[in-house]
Amino acid sequence: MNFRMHHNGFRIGCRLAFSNSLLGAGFAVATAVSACSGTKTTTTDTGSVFATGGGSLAGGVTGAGGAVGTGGVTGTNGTLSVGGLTSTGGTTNVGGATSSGGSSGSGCTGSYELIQGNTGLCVAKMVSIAGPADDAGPADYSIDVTEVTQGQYDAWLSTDPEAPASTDRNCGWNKSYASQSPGYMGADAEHHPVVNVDWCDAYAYCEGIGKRLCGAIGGGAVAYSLGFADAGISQWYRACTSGGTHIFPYGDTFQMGYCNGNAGGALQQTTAVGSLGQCITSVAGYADVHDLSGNVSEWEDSCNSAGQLAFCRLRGGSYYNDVEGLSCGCDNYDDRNGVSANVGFRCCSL
Ligand SMILES: [Ca+2]
Repeated sequence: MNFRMHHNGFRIGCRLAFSNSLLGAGFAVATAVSACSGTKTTTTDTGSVFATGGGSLAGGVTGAGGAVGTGGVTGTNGTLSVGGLTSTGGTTNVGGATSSGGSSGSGCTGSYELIQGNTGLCVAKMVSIAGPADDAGPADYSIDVTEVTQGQYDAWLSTDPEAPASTDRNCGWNKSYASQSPGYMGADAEHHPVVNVDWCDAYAYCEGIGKRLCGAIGGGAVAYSLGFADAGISQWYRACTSGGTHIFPYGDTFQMGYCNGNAGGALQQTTAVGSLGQCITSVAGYADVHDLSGNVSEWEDSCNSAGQLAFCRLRGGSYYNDVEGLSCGCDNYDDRNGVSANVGFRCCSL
């Protein structure tokens, strides 16, 4: 397996968008446990974590995943938790008989995904977010309700998308969109977020299915120097903070265990998207967006320059981050060509 490991790992650099007092006394911003970034995890690491934790972890995931996977539905069968998703299951086994299994042949079996009409690909569902009232332009937009999954990404890859032109000022260096090493490979892997993709992969995927990598409200990239904590500028941040009103997707107070972060009984691994029922926005107008905090950090269309070594913003923290890193306003980033086992992305609309 040929994959690049980014040599620098994540850079430290979480500036908070809110005063420390809002975090409460328990959250020391500068301590190691609350660092907004960490040493890059490798796929080898995550693999071993899963292997050892497999039994019970998988159980937890699947359990909650019942919700996600529609698994319960398609499944009707314990076996589907793994196979059905890959969906060979659908047709081969139980498929014919159980029927609903048959239709899952596309692998589009999750509660948070659907078959896109124009491409026929399985993609993440979206919700509409109202833009700033004072914005004169087309401020309303939609955002994926989950991170892009391995299954969704692979489906797009199977269409053999063309690599960027060598003259592309940002991504001309990128010759392949393939994830550069496997992410989670256990049960329900198809519904885990795609990881080990660089910014250009993320950008191309969203564009390829007629969406765009989440960026500025009204269109284009978020100016790197401006937008990491402005709900009137960043699509991602606006959704995560419910219009600038919350520090975390679910509220202002950190809740251990709500999202897949590195705290108390942490999975230390990705989980199926949307499988943590409390890791969700709920304010009217911003509701039902999952995993904006944790699971995987998400690329944003916000880079400080052209080329593969530009810094591009990462959002929301991952299973590797603690309190501070899991807040909506954490300012983290990596090189445009960086790949990591805890970095993925989601798409937005204009
Ligand atoms: Ca996330």
